[in-house]
Amino acid sequence: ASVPVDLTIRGMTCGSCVRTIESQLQNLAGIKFVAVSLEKNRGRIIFDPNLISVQQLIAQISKLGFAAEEFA
Ligand code: 9UX
Repeated sequence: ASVPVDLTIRGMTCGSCVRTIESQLQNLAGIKFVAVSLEKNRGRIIFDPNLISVQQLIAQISKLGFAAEEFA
């Protein structure tokens, strides 16, 4: 089963930032869908929580140089 999460992502300033985050996340096990909006500072990810957690998603984005947190 897959579930969605919405993240606030800070530090993106151009379209290449968006593509970096989308392409890197897509390569991880358990990721079904990724869409990142530069204008909204937002990312929506659909993932299998048996394979990856929200905290792991946030850690991966952090490794790319962007701060992320769950959007509430
Ligand atoms: Mo654009 Mo983003 O030159 O890390 S790629 S700012």
